[in-house]
Amino acid sequence: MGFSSKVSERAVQALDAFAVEIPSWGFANTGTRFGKYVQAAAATTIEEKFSDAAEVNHLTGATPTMALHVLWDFPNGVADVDRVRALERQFGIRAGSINPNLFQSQQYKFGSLCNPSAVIRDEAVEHVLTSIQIGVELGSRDISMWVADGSNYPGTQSIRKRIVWLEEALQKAHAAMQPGQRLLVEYKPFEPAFYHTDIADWGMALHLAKAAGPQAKVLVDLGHHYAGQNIEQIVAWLLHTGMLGGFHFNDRRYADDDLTLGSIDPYQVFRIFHEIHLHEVRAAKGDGMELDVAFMIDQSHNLKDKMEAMVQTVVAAQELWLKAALVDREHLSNLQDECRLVEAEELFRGAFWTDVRPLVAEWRAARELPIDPLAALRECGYVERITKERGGKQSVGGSYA
Ligand code: PSV
Ligand code: MN
Repeated sequence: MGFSSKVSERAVQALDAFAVEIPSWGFANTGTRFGKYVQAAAATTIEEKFSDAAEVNHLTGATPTMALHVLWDFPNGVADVDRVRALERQFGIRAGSINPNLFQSQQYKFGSLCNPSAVIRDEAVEHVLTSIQIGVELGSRDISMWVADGSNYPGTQSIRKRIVWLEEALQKAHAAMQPGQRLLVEYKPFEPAFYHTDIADWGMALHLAKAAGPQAKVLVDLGHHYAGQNIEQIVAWLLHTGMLGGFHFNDRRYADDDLTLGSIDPYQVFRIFHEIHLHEVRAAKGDGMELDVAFMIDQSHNLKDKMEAMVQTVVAAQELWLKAALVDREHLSNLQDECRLVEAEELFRGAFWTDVRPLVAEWRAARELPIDPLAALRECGYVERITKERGGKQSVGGSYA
């Protein structure tokens, strides 16, 4: 099928505007809670993570930044900033969101920001402040806050006290931020805690972000919802209230297990992107709130090859983003107003079922990018090279060590 020049133009605009951040931990060894499967090509150093990220950007042209996890990527805290700056220059990849790690140290067994011990709560806040300082020094805008806190058994913790401790901690973090920085509050309904998690859903995250201050927003991780949850509705509400800070892209079938974006339910990702495109149009007209939504991937694969999985994810994101950009929003809005249900649904579904791959290929050719990034990855020999180079020194290291 040939595309009209109007469609091609819209495609170019949509793809030019699309960038997604990749996670440093996506290149490192990982596993399930039962064990870890080591891949010879996995990155075990920050240099290797930057190198992998640069290769993904080189192939896709859409991933200029890499999210960093403080404990894994800054073992010496702020002292590691110079090294990361040098790597940014060497590989042409900028440091993206900074992720405090409040879940791995032994003292966090009963919680971090919500630990009943004031001493441990203070240590956790200190770690967040260090993360903010790292962000300041690197010029990173976003601090992505995920707390693993919660409890496993009813009656064993005070849910109410822990709300107050969270409010206090996030206020302290907010007070330490520079203008332009943002605190993104992530929620998750369960895991690692299985009775209650302290920030379980978007309502709690929204409250905490508002209590923290104007630079705090909500972070939606697509894997962090119960089955059947209407995520695009949450997105619409967060956009409406100006409180959507960003996404962690992945997919899930049962619990959060870091599946590839859109691998289980691509229509859901399309519906989410549609809400964002709608909002962008309003923002451009000046009657919507300014849109500033960070797109980040949060996946670490233990079965797929890590480089292939990352490239595949970026390609899937671009295709779904473009499909959603092709919805004729004005026509759809008229059909909705006239309650012409079947026509509205068919228009919406029609955009989803459009094969946009030729359009993305056209865009890639115009931008001098490989037309098929996955094939290009296989042909360029990068994975073979790192497998050889890194294989010998592989241990069960890296993230989640
Ligand atoms: C937790 O499941 C999470 O989604 C948080 O964003 C963490 O920072 C990330 O995964 C990596 O473990
Ligand atoms: Mn996440």
